Amino acid sequence: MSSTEENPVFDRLLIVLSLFGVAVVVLGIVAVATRPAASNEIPLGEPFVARLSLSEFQIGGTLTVPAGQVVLEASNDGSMAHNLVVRGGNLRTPDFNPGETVRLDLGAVGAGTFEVLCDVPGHTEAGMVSTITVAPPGTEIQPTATADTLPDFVALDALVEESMLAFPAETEGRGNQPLEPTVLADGTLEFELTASIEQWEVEPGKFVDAWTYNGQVPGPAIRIDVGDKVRVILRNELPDSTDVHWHGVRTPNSMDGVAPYTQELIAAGETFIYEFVAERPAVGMYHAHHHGQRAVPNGMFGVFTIGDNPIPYGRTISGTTIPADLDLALDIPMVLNDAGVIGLSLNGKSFPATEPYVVTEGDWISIRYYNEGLQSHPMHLHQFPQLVYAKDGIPLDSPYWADTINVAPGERYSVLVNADDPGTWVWHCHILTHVERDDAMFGMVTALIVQEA
Ligand SMILES: [Cu+2]
Repeated sequence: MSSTEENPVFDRLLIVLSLFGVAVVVLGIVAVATRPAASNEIPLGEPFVARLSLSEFQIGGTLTVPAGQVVLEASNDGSMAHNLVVRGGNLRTPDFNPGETVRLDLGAVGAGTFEVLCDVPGHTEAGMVSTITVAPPGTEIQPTATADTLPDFVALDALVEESMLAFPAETEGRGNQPLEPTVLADGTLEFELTASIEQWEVEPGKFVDAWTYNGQVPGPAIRIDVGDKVRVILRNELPDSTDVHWHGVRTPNSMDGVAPYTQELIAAGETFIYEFVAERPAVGMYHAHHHGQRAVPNGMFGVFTIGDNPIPYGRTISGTTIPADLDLALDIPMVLNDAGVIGLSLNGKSFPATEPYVVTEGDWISIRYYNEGLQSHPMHLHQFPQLVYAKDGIPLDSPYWADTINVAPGERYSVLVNADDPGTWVWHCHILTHVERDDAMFGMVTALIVQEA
């Protein structure tokens, strides 16, 4: 839908407004004085205030309002600038910053529905669009608390605690499952990917229409060695055309997956075969390039690894020596996302459905962070410093320790952790609105659970 499209609710609104004006003139104060107001009738001058909360990337809050005078009061509870626009009308706020609240006076609205959205580029597509229902007269609607009313902190504490104790929660589906190739006669490794929209349980009970490879978010993990010849058959069962870009992987230009420059779009129902030789090690990703702003946040991404982790065995970095005979207890791919139908998530799951990682005191683990989202995420692991030993798969001459690793969209960081202290250590993005709401912990949080040796 384009923003210039006519909006029947607002046409009706104008008629309602005109008729209402005539009625007021004709009946004067007699009508007001003689007729007791029904429970939800909002007299002129006392608009219904619907509080909306804008964040990355959703618009929530009071999505049902009564017919009559309505004001939208939008607070920016996110971490970047947003705006509020009524689709199909001229009503909009300017961009406003995190922590700010703005009002948008709709005037009188008639029963029906209309859409509100944020039109900062990419934000509507990422999920910042909601439908507001205007209930017919006679419907009971609870106005939400005003900005100067403190929330019920005791009740919220209970809800937050409940959400935290629900971890780890079981959900259907698991991403990053290793994809086994068929080995062809000449040794070529043949992988099969099918792109399709499938139901995906992001958090307990919340199923979304995810855009997937092989029904998984992240898509299946592909791992090969330097020198391998690879052939990936991509079947497109999406309603949209697609292509696949091998992010951080050296390929011939014709295999780079950017239609229409390097190939034709793979239309819905069609198949395309990617073929190349793995020339260099890679901590890569594969994802849709065409309509990436829609397809990728909605789930079309996976990890693509060539060769082994370039761990700096035996080296001493800032006084800590990495064992020469180090054996990894876990090698964790952690794919970050923050938009589309998947939303704020680690490996396609939102807390409390994120995966806990269980190790034994003294274990070493490697983590590869991949950011397939639209924002940077500073990933903080409690207690244990993380040794950054490769950036975008390229081994660092000077690895460094840090307890918070900021991962921008498209980036990959390979880190090493020595889990030398027992306990349940939370591990999360440190943009706090990416992990907490007033009533829950959610989104980009998991835990490293270190058991006593
Ligand atoms: Cu974040």
